[in-house]
Amino acid sequence: MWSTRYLHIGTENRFLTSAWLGTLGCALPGAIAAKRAYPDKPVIALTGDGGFSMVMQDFVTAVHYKMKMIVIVLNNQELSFIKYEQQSAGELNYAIDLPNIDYAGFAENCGGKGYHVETREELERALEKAEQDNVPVIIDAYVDPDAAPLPGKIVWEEAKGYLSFEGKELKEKHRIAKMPPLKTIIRRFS
Ligand SMILES: Cc1ncc(C[n+]2csc(CCOP(=O)(O)OP(=O)(O)O)c2C)c(N)n1
Ligand SMILES: [Mg+2]
Repeated sequence: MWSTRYLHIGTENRFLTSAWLGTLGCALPGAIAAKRAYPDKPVIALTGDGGFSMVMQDFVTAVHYKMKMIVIVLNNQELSFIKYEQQSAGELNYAIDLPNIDYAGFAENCGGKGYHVETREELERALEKAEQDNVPVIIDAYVDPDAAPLPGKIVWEEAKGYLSFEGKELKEKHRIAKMPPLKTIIRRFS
């Protein structure tokens, strides 16, 4: 989602994503395939923590075959896209939390290199170092879970759904009991 919106790929580079922008967990295997096809080109994978944790064992393959690449994990400790899908459908959030995994530590334990970054400056420094590394690298990038991947055009149904979610969440948070119908309330005062 973020890469299709913000990356300036140019004409000299190739960009791979899953068909219909849908399938989760394609970044790392995609990067391995890209490196196999173009061993002399630099390869960078960009993935969410949910997508990455579905296929992270494949990093071992990258290490084993000495496939130099940089994997940037956008770590927000949740399935953020699903969180916003649930909200726009008027649902309370459920089953979207992920554990706080040390992906940089995982990279080191596999025989690769890992960098933990929390700021833009740290990210830039890590990228510079990663370019010099001769083993596969994971940059564990902590990102804001409240960055909403809003659609280009918000349709009425989604706006209505979001309003309904806000109402439900407010009731839940403040433990507001179910209100009686308005006419019952009026009768009490008359
Ligand atoms: C194989 C597969 N399973 C499930 C989904 C549904 N799905 C779409 S986005 C998403 C969550 C993505 O989480 P993460 O990779 O952490 O990225 P974030 O939205 O948090 O940036 C899920 C489960 C999917 N698209 N493909
Ligand atoms: Mg995530």
